[in-house]
Amino acid sequence: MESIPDELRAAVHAARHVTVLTGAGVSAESGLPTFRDALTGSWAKFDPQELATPAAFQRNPERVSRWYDERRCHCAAARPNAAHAALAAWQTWQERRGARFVVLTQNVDRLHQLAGSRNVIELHGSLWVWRCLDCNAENEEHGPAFPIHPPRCACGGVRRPGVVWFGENLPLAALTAAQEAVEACDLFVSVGTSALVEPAASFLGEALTRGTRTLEVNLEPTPISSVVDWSLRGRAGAILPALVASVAG
Ligand code: BV8
Ligand code: ZN
Repeated sequence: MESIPDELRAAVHAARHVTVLTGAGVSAESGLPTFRDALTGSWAKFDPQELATPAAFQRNPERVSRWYDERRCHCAAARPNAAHAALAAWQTWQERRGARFVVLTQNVDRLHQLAGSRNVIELHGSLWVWRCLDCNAENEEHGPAFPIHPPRCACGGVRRPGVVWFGENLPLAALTAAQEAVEACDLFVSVGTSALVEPAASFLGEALTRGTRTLEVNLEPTPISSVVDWSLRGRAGAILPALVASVAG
């Protein structure tokens, strides 16, 4: 694993407001496939963007509902990993010294919250929430796989996953809170994301234009690897705990 540069350690220690953008790579070590690897087995013949769109649900609600329900049930068996725990510990350390720490997640698995992170901003919704197309009722579903697909609402309406599909706007409250967290931070951290999906991918550019210090932790190089101040290559579950321990003890 890459060592932690002293200058980065100093920047983490000095940061009064840290904003972290996480992607599927943070949950990979909890056994959840990343979005680009999400389609295995019977789903291998599909492109995620063919399934994660309103048109896909319109075309084949049963297929799309099954895919999301399978992912929901897979998530139910998953536990936060050392990367999630390190981010929760980093937040506690920041808040104990009167500084701020905000997690913006593209993930829909809620493992950050399970690990103890507070005030997590869910940019792309959650697998646990299902919304009625007729009456808009939203319910969290933590039970076994749905008996029918797509599931029905008490009002008889069809229910869809409470996630943000490609071509759909992000929830305004989440987007507004995320923009504020990006503008206010003095250290922006991108972890486990291919940095391709908009508008989340643009947060880094926003931070750079403000002269904010920027760190990337990712298994592979991404389009931002060459523009951030520090780009640490490796597993989030190894690098984040080492970084937090080296600063917060
Ligand atoms: C929107 C929920 C307005 C569903 C998801 C420019 C501006 C605005 C929009 C666009 C634009 N250009 C294109 C668009 C449209 C589109 C978009 O961005 N397309 C991309 C493909 C170019 N954006 C949208 O549609 C967004 N809406 O902008 O509204 C609008 C409206 C109409 C028309 C135009 C604009 C909505 C985007 C949200 C889509 N929903 N998720 C679901 O989960 O099924 S996105 C989904 O894919 C995930 O949530 C995730 O965010 C994304 C995948 O990204 P990652 O999380 O990064 O995962 P990935 O697998 O890609 O990468 C994982 C990384 O981890 C890898 O780099 C890997 O190396 C690394 N890794 C792996 N293991 C580890 C690791 N790193 C560290 N440790 C490890 N152990
Ligand atoms: Zn309903």
